[in-house]
Amino acid sequence: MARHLITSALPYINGIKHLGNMVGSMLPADVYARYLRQRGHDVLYICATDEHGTPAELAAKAAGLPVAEYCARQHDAQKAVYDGFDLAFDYFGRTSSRQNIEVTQHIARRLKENGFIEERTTRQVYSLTDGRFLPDRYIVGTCPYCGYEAARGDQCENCTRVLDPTDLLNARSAVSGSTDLEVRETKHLFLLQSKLEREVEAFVEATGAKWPTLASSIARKWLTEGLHDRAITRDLEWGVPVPADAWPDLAAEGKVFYVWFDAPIGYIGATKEWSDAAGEGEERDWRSWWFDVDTDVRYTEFMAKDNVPFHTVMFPATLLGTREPWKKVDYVKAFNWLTYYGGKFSTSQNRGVFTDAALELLPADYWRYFLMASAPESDDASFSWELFASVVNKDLADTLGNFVNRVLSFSRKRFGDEVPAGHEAGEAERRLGEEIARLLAEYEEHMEALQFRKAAFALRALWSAGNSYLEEKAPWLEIRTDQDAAALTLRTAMNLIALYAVVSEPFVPSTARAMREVFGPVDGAPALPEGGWVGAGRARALDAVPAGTGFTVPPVLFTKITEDDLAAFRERFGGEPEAA
Ligand code: B3M
Ligand code: ZN
Repeated sequence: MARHLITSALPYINGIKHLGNMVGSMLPADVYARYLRQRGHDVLYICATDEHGTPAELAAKAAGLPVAEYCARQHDAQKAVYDGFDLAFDYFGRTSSRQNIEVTQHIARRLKENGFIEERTTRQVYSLTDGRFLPDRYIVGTCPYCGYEAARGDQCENCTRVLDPTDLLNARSAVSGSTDLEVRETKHLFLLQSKLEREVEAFVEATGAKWPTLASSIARKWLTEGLHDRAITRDLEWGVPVPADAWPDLAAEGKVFYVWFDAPIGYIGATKEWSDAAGEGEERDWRSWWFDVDTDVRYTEFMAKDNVPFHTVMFPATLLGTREPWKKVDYVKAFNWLTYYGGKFSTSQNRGVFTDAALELLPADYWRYFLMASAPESDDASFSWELFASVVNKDLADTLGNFVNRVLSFSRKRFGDEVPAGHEAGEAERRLGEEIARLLAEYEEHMEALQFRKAAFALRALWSAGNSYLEEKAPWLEIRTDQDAAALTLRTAMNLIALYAVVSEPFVPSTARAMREVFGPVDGAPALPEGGWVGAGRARALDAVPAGTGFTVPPVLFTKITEDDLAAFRERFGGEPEAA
């Protein structure tokens, strides 16, 4: 048994996320957490809404709400969708929590004491028309490197260079479009990443060697380009205030920390929220997950590739600079993009499928399985309604759902409400046992390696093995000549259902529950049988449900997506590939 700390990138507060966000962070983290819990590990899966920064302020303004109110509502709205997706967080917190403010300010003070934060006078763009300093993202102009005309003040989307707003040519306000801008002097705090570069490099060398290439190559690329000192404060109303005891001037001016400074610290803040939310007599100790626990805890982070630099470079630099023993990431699971018909899912252009709309169409398990089986791990993956329908119809409805209903209905019809006994297991069952043992080992190997697509294929192969066995034995023919032969086949198939109920749970939790309930009411999450599934080269699982066990036949587990459904989905969401 090991202790596993799991976090998924914190969804930004402004708006409901799309399926691409889901498959690149929260969903795989949940699948992994469920898998580890089944195996008896001590797991803590923490997530939160990322609530600070300009986009939150502007979205609140657009909604006509005070920003605190806006964030509180959006937090609840996102939480409701994640509950709908069956994401079993241990805690879903908020970066605007009191706890996160405390931790962020603490870390900032330590960085100052150790000489890693410096106050510098900067020249910043002030918009006379808007009456405010403009944060980097709200200045657009022409990139001095590649000439792209819509470069943002923090980064050029075209050549990906990190920019300073004052680098832009023909700068204008993204808020009002005004070019009535001037540069004024103001003070900001800088994180002296250059001083920490060596240490971050050593960290990435040591830990990053075991990360998937996608994560380690991005980290290395950033390190090769050199770590620059970064301004970590902003002129905004909404954010973690700069603490007055440490920087009285800046605090008096109302400066707050930059959202990317407090967001990763939010993992710790949300763990503290979890700790503080402990019920009577319950022990929750956030420190035991984050502080001075280097080798006792294994920490895995899930995120899309654009978040990798912040997690592999900036967050470790922040923690290293405290000179306190904060837990740092052991494994970074990064994802490529899920595209919509080869184009971008776009929140701003409302293209693609959003998580709330997805749940209006079909239950979570349809999406969970499809997304994980198509996870953009080695490359980008493309969503299309056609692909979605074919995976749902073939894998879920035909291979899993139909197997379960066919076996149970047939057995009830011929043998009543209890698992029939029949002959002793024979040659076909021995072969099935070997096949199942092999596939379970494959499934576990991929899950241990966080290779979710491959794990989903192994899971599907386990479901298929049941179908092949059933076809081979054909109990509907056996029953004509040998009742006991048919009974053996059905009993074995029912044992497979019990096995699927556990193995499939990380991917399709509510279907898994329905399968467990076939054999009686269940309580709590499923766990592996004592001693594991496989013993002496054979799946012990095939004997777990003895003859005489009562069972019920559940309603159809998955309904097929019809041509009419498909047409309606395409119509509603805009199916045809954009000429990209
Ligand atoms: N909120 C991801 C995003 O909105 C960002 C992740 C923070 S993780 C600490 O793109
Ligand atoms: Zn450029």
